Amino acid sequence: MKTIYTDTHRLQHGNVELMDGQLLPCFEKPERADLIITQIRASRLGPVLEPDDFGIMPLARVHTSAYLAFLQSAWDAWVEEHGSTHHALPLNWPIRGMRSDIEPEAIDGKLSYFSFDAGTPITPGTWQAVTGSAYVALTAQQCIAAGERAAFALCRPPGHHAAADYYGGYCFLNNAAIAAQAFIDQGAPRVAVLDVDYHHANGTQTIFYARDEVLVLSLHGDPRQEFPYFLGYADETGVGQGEGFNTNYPLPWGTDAATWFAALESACQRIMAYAPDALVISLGVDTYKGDPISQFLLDSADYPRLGQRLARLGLPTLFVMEGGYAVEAIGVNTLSVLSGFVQA
Ligand code: SP5
Ligand code: ZN
Repeated sequence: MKTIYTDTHRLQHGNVELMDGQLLPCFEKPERADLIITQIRASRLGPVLEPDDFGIMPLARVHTSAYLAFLQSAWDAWVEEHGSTHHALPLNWPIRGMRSDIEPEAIDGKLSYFSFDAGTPITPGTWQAVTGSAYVALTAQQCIAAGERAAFALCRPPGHHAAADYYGGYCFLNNAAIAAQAFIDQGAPRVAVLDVDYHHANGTQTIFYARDEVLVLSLHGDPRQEFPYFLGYADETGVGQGEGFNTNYPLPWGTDAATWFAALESACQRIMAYAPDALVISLGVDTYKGDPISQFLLDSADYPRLGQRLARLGLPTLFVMEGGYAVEAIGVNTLSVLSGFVQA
């Protein structure tokens, strides 16, 4: 299996995020991808290739032009207002009864308008890092389109929390959605996106919510207890043409491997019934019991098993990296999923 990777991810290196009432060092840090690529290079998984440049078009198939223009210009606008000493974080958001339909002129207002949390700093290198990450996903998608069984997009920053016109949850461009849309645009009638990250795929769900040609499934911490709190409930099943083509599997804090794999089995049954032309896996390993911000109990031995189960679906499969914050285990656990898939 080929891995697509670029060092450009290091340009996203936020100083702090707001968490538990403190400004803490960012959990989503360059070391994450560095440790994964180190494991892959030391393994026999396959070659590591650089991404191609795809320009703005495939990004604009998923994201609005106003949002892309904002992301591209946000750092410069921030520096003009505040200087470059601190990275850009939003401070307030519109809530019920306030105007959420106006993009303000001031950079602080724009940050609020296009975001949903205070954990996702915009830095000098954010635009370059996030476009590089999307190109990693698109290059891996091209491998599958060219006939390969599977490919690994080692994306960083991650993407699944980003919607058509907002960022948050460490995500700016929805790499998995951009790749899924590329399959559709190249003529695939149906694509499934299965998100096994610990957190709900709120961005991916929202992007494809009214459409039946992309089935979205997400296993995640129950939003009654867990971030992002305001999406990911079981009764979110799609709308209009998309009704029946979104499935959420919210699971409680403390979910162990037995319960988690039972939900995975349900998702796999739904995928088989849908019979997609390609499968995109949003691969987070923050389900690991040692993850510092998550509450599931998967063990390292469970990750090969995940890869094996996905392989049994028998579909062209694109793995897109999402979360995972236990850096001592992130490389091993990620490689285990991919090795399990290849060896199945
Ligand atoms: C891609 C991805 O995995 N994004 C995750 C974003 C999570 N953001 C904050 C979650 C805060 C949950 N509370 C953690 C408490 C730790 N003491
Ligand atoms: Zn996550």
